Amino acid sequence: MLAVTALALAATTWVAARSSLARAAAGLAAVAPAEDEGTDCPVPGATSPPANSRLPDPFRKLNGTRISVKSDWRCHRAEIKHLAQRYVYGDKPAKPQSVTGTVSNTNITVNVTHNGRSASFSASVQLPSGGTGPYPAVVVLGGFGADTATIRSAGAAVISYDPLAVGREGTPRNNKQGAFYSVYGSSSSTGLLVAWAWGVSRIIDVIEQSGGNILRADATGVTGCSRYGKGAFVTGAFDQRIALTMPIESGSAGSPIFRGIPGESGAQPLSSAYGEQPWLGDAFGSYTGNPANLPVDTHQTVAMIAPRGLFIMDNPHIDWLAARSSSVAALAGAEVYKALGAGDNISYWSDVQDGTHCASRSEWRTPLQQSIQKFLLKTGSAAGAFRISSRKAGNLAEWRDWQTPTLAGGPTTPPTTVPPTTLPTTTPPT
Ligand code: MCU
Repeated sequence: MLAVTALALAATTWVAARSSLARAAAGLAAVAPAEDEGTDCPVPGATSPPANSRLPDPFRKLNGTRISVKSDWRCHRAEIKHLAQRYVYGDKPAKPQSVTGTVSNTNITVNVTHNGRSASFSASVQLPSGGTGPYPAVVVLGGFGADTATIRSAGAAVISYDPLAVGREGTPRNNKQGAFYSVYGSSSSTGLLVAWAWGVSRIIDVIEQSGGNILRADATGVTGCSRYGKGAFVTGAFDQRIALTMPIESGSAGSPIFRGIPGESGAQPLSSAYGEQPWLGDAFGSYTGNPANLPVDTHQTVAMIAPRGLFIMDNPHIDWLAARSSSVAALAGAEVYKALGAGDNISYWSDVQDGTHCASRSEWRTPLQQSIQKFLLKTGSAAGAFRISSRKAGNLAEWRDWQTPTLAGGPTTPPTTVPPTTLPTTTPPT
């Protein structure tokens, strides 16, 4: 789509790096990455990978070559994002022209205007049970299935967000409703999951603009169960500011690989997940019967979250939830985390006793608390864990024909604070 010369790209990157250094030197709080990290990256237009019954190679670029250094990941992720929007979820527009709102100890309000169209919504806030502010926060989509008591006792605030105010369920695809569609049009081909994700991004915008004495904008997590697990997963993938993503029992259209669903006994069929609600983008309708034709799969949605914190929780007792296909997405996505040197930042857990959907589960309390400490409070260092139930254990070897490369180079994300002495004094390259 964009033909950007190497020189212009280098200059853009340099300017971005220079401004973040300048902000760090100016003593501002940790520099949060941008929602849409990688908008400066060139993404070739018409090229799409060929049909493949196995999972697309998450390291292969649209031009056919594989990435070889960690710093390639940033722009490769922009390619994956492009495919994921185009074939699966629909487009997530960039930050609207105006986002305003308020943050209090009990509430967040959001007002958005773009091209003369406005919408508003709000979310409630519950501060943590201990500690001192400003606090990290976990956005909880929907009102069930997330262990809000553990989140709050671990030291994070809970932001209770009703996704249905932003993308309503029960509407036909050509007449979608809610705050997102008030702004972008009721015939937008973007599905509800991205609409919900857009709403969370606007909440983070308001937190960023609020002055930061109640909530921290650089320590946001997201979670939700079932359809809101699908939403939490997509929200984390489409906003690079989110430090911790925790989908619970998300099922078809959530973390499970699309390619695995037709062969997973009892799993919610793709046609059902596409038809039950407009969760996925309209374009996915061409692939419900032939997911092998999709140029992407959900292991690459997992990879869009890398190297940030990700804790996927599944229930292997209900076939409809497709936990086997979800375990494959986690295992394949974990290969990207490993290649980026961040293998400890992804956890997967389906080894649970209680078969009830969205139950409160003692097994997840400790890993939930550890994830909040590590990625939001930044006080912990627990290793990632894979606890896959033998009831629904996927086999990655069956699903891939690629191997994981050794990527050269340092970390993929810049350090959040940079000592002022490293501020460059030279002029940008021309
Ligand atoms: C697992 O998420 C969904 C599922 O996809 C639907 O088929 C079912 O109707 O609802 C689940 C859910 O959201 O339950 C609360």
